[in-house]
Amino acid sequence: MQIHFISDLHLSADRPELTALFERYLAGVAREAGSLYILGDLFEYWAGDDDLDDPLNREVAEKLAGFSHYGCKVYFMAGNRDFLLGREFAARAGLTILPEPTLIQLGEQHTLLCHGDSLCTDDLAYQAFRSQVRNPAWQTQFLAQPLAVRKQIIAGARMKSETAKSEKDAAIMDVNGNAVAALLREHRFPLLIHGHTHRPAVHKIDVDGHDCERWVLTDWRLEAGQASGEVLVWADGKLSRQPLN
Ligand code: LP5
Ligand code: MN
Repeated sequence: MQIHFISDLHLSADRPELTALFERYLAGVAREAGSLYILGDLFEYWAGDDDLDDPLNREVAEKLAGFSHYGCKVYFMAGNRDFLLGREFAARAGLTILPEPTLIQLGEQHTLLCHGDSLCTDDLAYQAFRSQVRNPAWQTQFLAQPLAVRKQIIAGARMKSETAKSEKDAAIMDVNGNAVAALLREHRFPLLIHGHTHRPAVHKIDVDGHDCERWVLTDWRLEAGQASGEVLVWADGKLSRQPLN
């Protein structure tokens, strides 16, 4: 049975082509998978599980629920856009929410999964923002506000984030090598799979004399009306990238 990894789809109502691509994937290539790991940023943003009446959110939950009925186990790990996705969505979509990071086995290979944003430790402004919004007390207070107010706040945060990103050096928005090494050391030198940076690559790294690999997933995107994405597939004992369009 194959194991699939995807991340950074950034599904939103204004890019229906991406949702259509995701649905084609679920109805096609994904049927080969026994497990599907969604490593964050499935949605462009998630304002709370009380937004399940939104047509896009409902549709994605229904398609995932239908898909898991074919016997594939679906896992979700929070991204920096959809960390408020909770138990209600999980139940509706038939998926399991994983803590970050999570260690799994790919055959003999210990493999660590994370979204990737926690490794971008040079981006101090982002890490400060992250500490604030990942705080459970902050989240309780945020979720207590009306949905429409939360969406306004998110729109403001997204604008500020875009401005901030345009002023940042590209290098500080990538992972920090020491943070990666520390994580791999802590988990006894596994293979690492993550998304977030939108910089797909396989990095071969030496950590304390151990040969480690860091696989970075591709984001899904819409260019000139054309949706494209990618799934990382573990099959026959190895990983390979399969383009989707
Ligand atoms: O996602 P991406 O790749 O575009 O950018 C990230 C970092 N930005 C973010 C912010 C999100 O994109 C905004 C939407 C989140 C929705 C979550 C819902 C609930 C939370 C509500 C929050 C109030 O994650 C970006 C990184 C980049 O990755 C690369 O790693 O650089 O970080 C920033 O740009 C953060 C800024 O540097 C500092 C914070 C600005 C936002 C402050 C908002 C305060 C509240 C606004 C009220 C109007
Ligand atoms: Mn992300």
